[in-house]
Amino acid sequence: MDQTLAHMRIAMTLVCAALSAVSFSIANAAPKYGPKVQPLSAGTNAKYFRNNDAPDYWALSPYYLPQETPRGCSAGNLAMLLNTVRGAKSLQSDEELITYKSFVENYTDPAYKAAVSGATRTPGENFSNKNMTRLFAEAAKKLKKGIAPTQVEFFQVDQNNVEKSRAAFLKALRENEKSADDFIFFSFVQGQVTGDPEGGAHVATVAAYDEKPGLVLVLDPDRQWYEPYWVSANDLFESIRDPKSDSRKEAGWIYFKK
Ligand SMILES: [Ca+2]
Repeated sequence: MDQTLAHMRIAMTLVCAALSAVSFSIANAAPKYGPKVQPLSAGTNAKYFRNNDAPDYWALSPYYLPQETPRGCSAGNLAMLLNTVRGAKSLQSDEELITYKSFVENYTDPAYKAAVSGATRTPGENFSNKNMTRLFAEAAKKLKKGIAPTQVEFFQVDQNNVEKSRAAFLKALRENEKSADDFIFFSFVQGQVTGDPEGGAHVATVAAYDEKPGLVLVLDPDRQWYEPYWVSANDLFESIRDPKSDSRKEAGWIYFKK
């Protein structure tokens, strides 16, 4: 691979895995889904939806949006979540659904807007877990009828006690699966689960957790390249806890409760 192109690609994937060109790697193309993930369409875990309510999946999937810029994974993900927490029941006929564009324009701030568009060469803090936590809490309050979240919390992985953090993540997945009043989203190193060596730091949301086989359904906003996929909770945790998943090297997940 041309080194200049390679370096450009690496720079782009520092904040979002998606949308960067792969045309120059077609000669070495590998299966889109590596051994750690199963795409939803494969139906390998379809029985979960027959035997369980999967409340988060049904609440999120109607609003599942793609990122529209290479650095827009968090915006696509947060726009989906914002539509979800607002729901459909209170909407009036003159109210639009929140789109990627309207989320960035109306629910964020100038620094984030510039970072998402690519105008900021070093977006850094804008895409950190801590900033996403703040952004999403403030965006929920900006909704027409405003949602004051009961809890919006960033859970940072303790790199000195990874097993304690792993147990906390698994417990959070279990609790989160009980209702659509709460959601978990996170930064992770996408390539560690999909198998794409060029998949860098990225943002996605937990759509479902099948505790028995230990599988998490991930809604990945990188829809140019991926559909939702199942991945083991442990593999997902490993990709989340990698310090490279966060621009401040503060790895972890975000919990939102209405
Ligand atoms: Ca939930």
